[in-house]
Amino acid sequence: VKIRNRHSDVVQTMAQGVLELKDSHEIDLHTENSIQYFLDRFYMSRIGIRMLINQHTLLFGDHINNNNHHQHIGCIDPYCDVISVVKDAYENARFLCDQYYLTSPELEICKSIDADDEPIKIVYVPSHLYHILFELFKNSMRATVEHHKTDILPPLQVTIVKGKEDVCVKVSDQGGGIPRSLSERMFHYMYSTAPQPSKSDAHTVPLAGYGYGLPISRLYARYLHGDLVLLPCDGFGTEAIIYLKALSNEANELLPIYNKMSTRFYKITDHTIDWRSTCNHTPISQQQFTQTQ
Ligand code: P4A
Repeated sequence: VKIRNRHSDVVQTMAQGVLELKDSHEIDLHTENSIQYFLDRFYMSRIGIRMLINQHTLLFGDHINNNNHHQHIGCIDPYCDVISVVKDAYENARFLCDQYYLTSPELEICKSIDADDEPIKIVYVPSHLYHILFELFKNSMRATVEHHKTDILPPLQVTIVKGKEDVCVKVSDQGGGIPRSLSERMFHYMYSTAPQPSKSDAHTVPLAGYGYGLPISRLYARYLHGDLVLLPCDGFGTEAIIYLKALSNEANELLPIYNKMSTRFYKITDHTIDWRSTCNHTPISQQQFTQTQ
């Protein structure tokens, strides 16, 4: 418990470090890629370590077992009801949205039953799924309210389906979307690090926090061999799809290891030298480099 508490503000501290680096140095593409690679691995390790700590403290702690979670094994729910996590995350994001904008889009559940008309349940860590969905709802709400301003807000739509391999949770909004050139950047630590709201603004809860929501949400999805993708339709809206493994035996832990390949990653300076655009004969890497300057 002490270890967990001691490391509770790691994300904030690392974000502060990225901010200070951005303020003091011109960051080239290679450095940005290395930081992305490092932080993805760093935070993925952290997710794994915290999972172990949580399992240990929940299973061996001396607290009285919480009655609501009687079927849980530590923080794992063998019958995690996806729709109830969706509704929970939506309600809490909506609360923030109402506070901030004085309005919020409705939620429309398009489909949430499997082939046998049963509610979709998976073996999962509900807090991880909640974290991802809460982030997606905040983004969708912000985009929807800011795009439609005082007009009637189109509802957020959620589809939950179970296939042979995957359970897909799709969150669609009509928030105007983003250009495709920006959608990959939404997952970049360097790009999404914004200065923290000042302490004096503490009463106006920001709808989008430190900006690490999406990169870390994608790690939560990938931790158990799932994924998170954004499909923006520029000018219309965005679809976010959470992929989860339908079968628990395929949803084992994915962790980074440190070996020759990982050191090599930092040494390779250009990961796009073997691609170019035909129009101006400039390698893609250099095009991006000149654009960011
Ligand atoms: N359009 N679409 C999205 C955003 C905009 C969007 C957006 C302007 C951009 C930044 C942001 C929040 C929203 C969306 C759903 C998503 C992600 C982005 O899941 O509608 O703050 C970080």
